Amino acid sequence: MEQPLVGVVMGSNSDWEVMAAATEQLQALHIPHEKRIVSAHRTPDLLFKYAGTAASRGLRCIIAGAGGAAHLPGMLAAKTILPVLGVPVPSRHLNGMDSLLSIVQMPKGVPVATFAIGTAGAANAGLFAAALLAVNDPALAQRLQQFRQRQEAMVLDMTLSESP
Ligand code: RP5
Repeated sequence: MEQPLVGVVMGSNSDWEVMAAATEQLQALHIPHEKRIVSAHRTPDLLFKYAGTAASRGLRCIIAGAGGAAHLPGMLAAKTILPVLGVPVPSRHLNGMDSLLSIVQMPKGVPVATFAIGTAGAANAGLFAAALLAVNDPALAQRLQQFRQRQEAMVLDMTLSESP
């Protein structure tokens, strides 16, 4: 098992359907990663332990997804200087606007890079983690470039039928 470089954490197993979009990107780019359930509200001691040991365990960044009063990314960022990438998970009652605002409105001094609500945000967090690591990894930079080229070719190949 390769040393994980990216930690993907989420507040509950109900977030996994969304957060899997992040691990899929990491997987596709051959980036060693781990996934864990860590809840800011329900397992605060585990959160402190996870964030406190993340850098010494070799992680280079943490992708954190949570919904509702989504304190997980901000609290992780409070306990580590590793880059924390926050993904707002759509919530049942407010469709993820609550998650987005909870994650994005960090007070000055403790940044969280905040992504779009839902699977697009989770996928982009995975790609952003890849971009961070690619700065010091030419082989990964090349894989990321190839991903962009495949994506571009796919869009250039798109056609439109007469009616949608
Ligand atoms: C948050 O509460 C989790 O991130 C999840 O999005 C939300 C609801 O959790 P469950 O009640 O589905 O476990 O902590």
